[in-house]
Amino acid sequence: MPMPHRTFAQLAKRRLVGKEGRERIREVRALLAELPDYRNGPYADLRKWLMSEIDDTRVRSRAVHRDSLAVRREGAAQIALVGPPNVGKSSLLQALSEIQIKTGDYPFTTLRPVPALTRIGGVLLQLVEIPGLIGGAAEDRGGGRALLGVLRSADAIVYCCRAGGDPTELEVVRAEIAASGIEKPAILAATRADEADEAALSRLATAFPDLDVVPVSILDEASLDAFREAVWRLTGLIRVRLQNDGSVDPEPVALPPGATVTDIADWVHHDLGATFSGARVWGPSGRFDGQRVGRDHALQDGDVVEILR
Ligand SMILES: Nc1nc2c(ncn2[C@@H]2O[C@H](COP(=O)(O)OP(=O)(O)O)[C@@H](O)[C@H]2O)c(=O)[nH]1
Ligand SMILES: [Mg+2]
Repeated sequence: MPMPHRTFAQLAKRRLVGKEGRERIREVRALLAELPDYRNGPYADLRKWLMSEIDDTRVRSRAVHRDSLAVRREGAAQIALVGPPNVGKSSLLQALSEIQIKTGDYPFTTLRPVPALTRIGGVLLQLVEIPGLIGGAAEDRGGGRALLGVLRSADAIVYCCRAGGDPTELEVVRAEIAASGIEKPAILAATRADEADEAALSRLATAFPDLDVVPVSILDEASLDAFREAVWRLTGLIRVRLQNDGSVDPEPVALPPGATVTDIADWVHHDLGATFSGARVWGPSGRFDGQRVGRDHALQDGDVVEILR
């Protein structure tokens, strides 16, 4: 028996995450080979979608050369790492990256935005290192305008400053971002924290009173975990898991705050979103386990939901 088409669609999307170019096309071909060979219905639609993925991937591969700064969004949110050179942005990206970036492909003196996927609480988020923002960037100094353009489309910003470093370096960068009218939820990563003491950290907190300071060192796993948590809170997203025939999907779905049962049904499949009759919930948003709720019930972080057809 072939796997249900919705399961296949979810699996396919997961297998394509983080893949681009030739690698993505190879995966699409493998998926096409596994797809039941029906001429009509949902499997035929899936086939059509996968075929169009091949074309779209080819178009994107060509476009990369024309607009070298563009970063394709992936994952539930896009978070930019911004700060002066040498504070450890690339190292942090590397330490948190789900798919190991080969150092050969990835010079530590980065000139372009570098994306990486990280998994936080089971959800993939995209981190993007923005290198080389300097004083005058808002007036396009150092190619600043294109870099700021990448920042403009991000959901949130992690400012990076060496825990023991001089805050003015980051202040210069922040001024350019403010001058460009970019306002995003933000935190301050006090990087290379293993090299600094408490006094240095409180100097940073004083210099940036409007930002939460999160000390982090790539040499300290516990600090990386705390950093992941801080990044997750920064996105404002909620994690909801689906239950089906009594078993809970281990991989949560990330939804915007205030998302309803209809939003997650829609995420599973548009048809389901249009036709389902209600749901049962377990977790923070329910008054008791397995509570029957309507289409407009608002979900909360940590909920488990069973969609009733
Ligand atoms: N001690 C220590 N050194 C770090 C840490 N993170 C990065 N570094 C070092 O700092 C230097 C600059 O790091 P890099 O990631 O290239 O900084 P970027 O220019 O901001 O991307 C490198 O020599 C790294 O090995 C850290 O957490 N602790
Ligand atoms: Mg770098």
